[in-house]
Amino acid sequence: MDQNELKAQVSKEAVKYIQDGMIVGLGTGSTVRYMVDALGERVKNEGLKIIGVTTSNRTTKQAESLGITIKDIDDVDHIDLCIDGADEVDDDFNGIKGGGGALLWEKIVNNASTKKIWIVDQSKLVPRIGDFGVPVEVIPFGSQHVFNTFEKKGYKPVWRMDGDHKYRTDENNFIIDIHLGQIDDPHALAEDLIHTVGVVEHGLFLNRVDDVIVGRDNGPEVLH
Ligand code: ABF
Repeated sequence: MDQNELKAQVSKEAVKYIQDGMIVGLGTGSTVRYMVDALGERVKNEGLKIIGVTTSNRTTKQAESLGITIKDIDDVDHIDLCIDGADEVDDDFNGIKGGGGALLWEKIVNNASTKKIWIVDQSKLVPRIGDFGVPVEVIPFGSQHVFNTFEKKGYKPVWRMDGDHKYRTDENNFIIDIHLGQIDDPHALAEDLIHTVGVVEHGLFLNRVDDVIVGRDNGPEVLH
């Protein structure tokens, strides 16, 4: 199976977890795009009644176009289940997210969710995270100083670009991708990043997932 078939496969498996009446966190990324399509099919064909809370404007647009009811996260008191993608997942369920630029809203929705599921194709599974750069969301004011600090620390920072301009997140912040290679102590790095003045959030998702559904040629594999 090619990567898109694997994404579609895990997406179909994930929507089986969604039950009538649930408040569901809807992630961001190309795999989640398949999942939202599959969810839209269930809403249309089965009359499934759910409320979606999204992690990006683009997921909101897609979900609403499919007739999925969307509410703002501050208009619900909890989220039953969050289904999201990931850029890398290691054997300890440490993940890197944010390749799609939505890490801040993703982590906020993740934090408010009772059950968290990631849907990935098998290329995302790694023995140790870090080869995929860690996205760091920073407010624009003083962001060059944050960049310089990362450079001095040897984090090999790169501005996330959108054409000739710095990429802007849905919160209108910048993203600096840092490249440390395989990370020996993700928790220590997470602590360092979140305590760097000007940093809003980072893409290290540690102890933040319950099940990872992996696309396989012989069928989806659910890792707990
Ligand atoms: C999202 O899923 C992002 O955090 C991450 O970048 C993306 C993975 O994207 P894809 O499914 O397109 O590989 O949650």
